[in-house]
Amino acid sequence: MMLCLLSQRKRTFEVKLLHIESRPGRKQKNSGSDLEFLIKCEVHSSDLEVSPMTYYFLSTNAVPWFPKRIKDLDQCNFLMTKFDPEMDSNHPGYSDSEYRKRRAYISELAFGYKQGDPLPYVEYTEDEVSTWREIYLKLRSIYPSLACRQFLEGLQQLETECGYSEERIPQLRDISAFLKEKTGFQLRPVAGLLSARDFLASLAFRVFQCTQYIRHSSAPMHSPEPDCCHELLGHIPMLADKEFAQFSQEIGLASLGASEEEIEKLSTLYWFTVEFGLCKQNGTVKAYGAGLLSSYGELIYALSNEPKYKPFNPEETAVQSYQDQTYQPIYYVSESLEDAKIKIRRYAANIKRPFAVCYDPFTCRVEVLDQP
Ligand code: HBI
Ligand code: NLE
Ligand code: FE
Repeated sequence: MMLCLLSQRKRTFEVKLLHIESRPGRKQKNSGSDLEFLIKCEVHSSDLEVSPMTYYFLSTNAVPWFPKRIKDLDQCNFLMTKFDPEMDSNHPGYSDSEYRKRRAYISELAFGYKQGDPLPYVEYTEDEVSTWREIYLKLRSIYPSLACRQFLEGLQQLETECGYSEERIPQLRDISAFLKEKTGFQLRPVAGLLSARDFLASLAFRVFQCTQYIRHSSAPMHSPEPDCCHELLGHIPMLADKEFAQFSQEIGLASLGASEEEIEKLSTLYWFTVEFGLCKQNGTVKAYGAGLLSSYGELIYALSNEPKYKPFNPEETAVQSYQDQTYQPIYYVSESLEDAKIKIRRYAANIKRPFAVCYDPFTCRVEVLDQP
């Protein structure tokens, strides 16, 4: 019998299944007695990251592995194949071999990165800078009337203290140093869209995974996949806000060891708040979601009278279906950013896990406290 495994670099491997065995699960605290599976298989690959013989031990009720030390984030690198210019024929860069070559080069920088390494420096080409310039200038002109206060303050600081401007694409290195001083957040390079579990886990350590490539020049005003414009313009200004940084870390901590269902709900909540959230400020609706703040097209659309608005409420929002190809048909509006934070905190506190986690900022470790 042959199985297919997807590697973190999106290459498929053939796996020969040598042995499979099921048995009643060892009863763990607060969990049922589902079956456990012991699988033994042989992996054939020239990729040295995969050992030739691997044993996989899976249990249907075990707590999924999660990072405990910041260094463990080196293992949180499961990439999704969605939106990849190599695989998705709808990607605007699919038939542009030069763009694909550039993406492959920048991906390699992220693949080779280990926690603690200096962040890769990318020498951007003139074409890339001109895409950035176009996006920066257009967005900058509408931010004052459409973006929330916290975002505008963060962006202002980035412009005066971190070299943000239409002239050049800021480097992750400089932004990471800036953020570390402001809110303790640091950056880490990533090659593309990460699994929700890995992406959220890094937030628990105040680490934000950032793509470093730029979108294709033919579609500057909206991209379904994250790129450096999305990270640097959408997310970073918000992460310079202390309250928002705290809120982001709490979502991350709530995700550690959570079940697949809970991760799905938490990432949907993340989607409708951190990515596409709206909030009221001085009686007007403003954007605080990064997916809006990095897309000229969607930012204007979201604050027009076309889409549907609903009041933010975590229980309902967490199960709202969404699509990630184009503009959202529905946005959730919270009474204030503070209100969104309090509600998500309350929601996260109710997620059932047979343990509690506590982050130690001195050691950058997550302590796991078993609950009786
Ligand atoms: N991966 N690289 C990257 N950037 C994101 O913004 C991102 C991600 N993976 C998942 C994700 N965002 C969220 O939309 C939630 O699914 C957590
Ligand atoms: N749609 C956003 C943009 O164009 O910048 C990116 C969203 C990533 C989730
Ligand atoms: Fe994002």
